[in-house]
Amino acid sequence: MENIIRKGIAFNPEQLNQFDILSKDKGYKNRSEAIRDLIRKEIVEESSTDPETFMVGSLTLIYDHHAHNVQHELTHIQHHSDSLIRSTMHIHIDEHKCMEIIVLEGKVKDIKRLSDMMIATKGVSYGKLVLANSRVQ
Ligand code: NI
Repeated sequence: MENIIRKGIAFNPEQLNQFDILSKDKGYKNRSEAIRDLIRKEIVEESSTDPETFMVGSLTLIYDHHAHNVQHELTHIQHHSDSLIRSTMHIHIDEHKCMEIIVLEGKVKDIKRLSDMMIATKGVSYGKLVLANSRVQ
């Protein structure tokens, strides 16, 4: 690995034991990688609280395409999204239910505003936004 600094960190033995069990269950090969992932997660979570930070995100929506005007409403919102939308995937789950995965990129405040609008659209039964920061190493 390039550009790695080794540091000693003090742990409570019981906590460290619990952490090792948890990270092994999650499939980590070593403790360092598990700790690095925790740090990345914290940095991403922190940056997502800053409305001006540029991030990428995926919004998952589930809706019944027969319900109200939902499909029309969602399409309308997406056409007025100020180029925040990078890609959209539509999956016909069954005769009624549709799943849409919308990939967004832009300022946190704009991604959240657009996502909230789509999640709040009448007929959407589930909506969740996951933000990621591609700049976190
Ligand atoms: Ni569909």
